[in-house]
Amino acid sequence: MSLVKKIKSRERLTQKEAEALYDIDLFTLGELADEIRQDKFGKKSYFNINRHINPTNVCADICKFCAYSASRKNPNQYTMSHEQILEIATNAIEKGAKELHIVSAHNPNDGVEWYMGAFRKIKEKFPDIHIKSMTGAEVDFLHRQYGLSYDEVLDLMIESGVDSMPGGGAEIFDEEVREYLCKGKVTSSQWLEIHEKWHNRGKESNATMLFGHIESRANRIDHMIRLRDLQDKTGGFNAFIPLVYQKENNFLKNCNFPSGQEILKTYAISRIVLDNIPNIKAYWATSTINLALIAQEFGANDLDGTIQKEAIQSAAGAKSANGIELDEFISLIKSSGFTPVERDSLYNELRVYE
Ligand code: V47
Repeated sequence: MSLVKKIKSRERLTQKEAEALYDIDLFTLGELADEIRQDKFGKKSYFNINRHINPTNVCADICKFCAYSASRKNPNQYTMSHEQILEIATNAIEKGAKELHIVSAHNPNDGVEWYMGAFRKIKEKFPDIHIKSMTGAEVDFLHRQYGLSYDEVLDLMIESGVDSMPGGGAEIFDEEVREYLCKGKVTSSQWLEIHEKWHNRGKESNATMLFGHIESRANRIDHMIRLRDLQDKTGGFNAFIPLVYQKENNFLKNCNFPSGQEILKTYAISRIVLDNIPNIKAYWATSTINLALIAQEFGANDLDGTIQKEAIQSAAGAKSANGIELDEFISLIKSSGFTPVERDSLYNELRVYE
């Protein structure tokens, strides 16, 4: 059976078949991905009103792609107090944020309580806010630094008020590329193990893939298939988020920066290959808002959110430092021909903007 027929009859693709998708022309691939997207979501495009908070940039790990960490290049170290984090959370919630997306560097100085206490403080004041926090890499860091098991860290997160885990730290699973990019950080199998344990607690999470640096197309497909395999077991992933590598202020040189076509193909392929992960997120902070809007026609059904402030990708050149205004976001989605739908963090619909 031809590859196109196989996709149209929704058959699962192998690694080699999925690699071959990159050889299909962009528009055919886009149509195939769009058919699957439209079956599931029609013209609806999802977003949430969220606030990213990055409480510290002090990091014990060294990832070549990172421009945010203060370990080497960035002389401006900072670590927020719980009071500062709570003040930001309060402002964001007063402005309508329904999710706090909290991601920290791997700070070896302030203990587990600095991480967990912040969640408790926020939840004491705002019991209904959704806290999406603690990447698989942060969980592994607390395990390595403080001798806690993964189970203990995950249980502490739940006790302290974390509702779901973001998809960060996955980077690219291929062991050789990973060793070059971020040696010493959470390994691929550990990242997957942590998410499996989280899902087994009845909790949901996301999964990212950092692409457009030194990885091959085959590495991207391998990454997707490892996620698909875990999703078959647990069903706990909500969204897959291909993060386009930003190249400024870091130590990763000689990269093959992807063209717009390559980025769109990667979104479309992830929609086709990841037949068991419901949402494909075009995270506009790394793709640019313009390409994210086009990605809606190439399989993506989610655009993340208003963000408000963002420090990780913007440190490496992305134009996301100050987020995007809600009215503008809604009007951009509408004028691109889609129906904006505000969702909560677990993809329940809150408001449809007809
Ligand atoms: O894991 C670091 C990435 C991630 C760069 O779950 C970079 O909804 C591009 O996980 N260029 C953290 N990316 C962000 C993250 C995330 C973002 C949006 C939504 C969700 C979600 C999760 O940021 C890290 C790393 O892969 N990152 N440096 C860079 N130069």
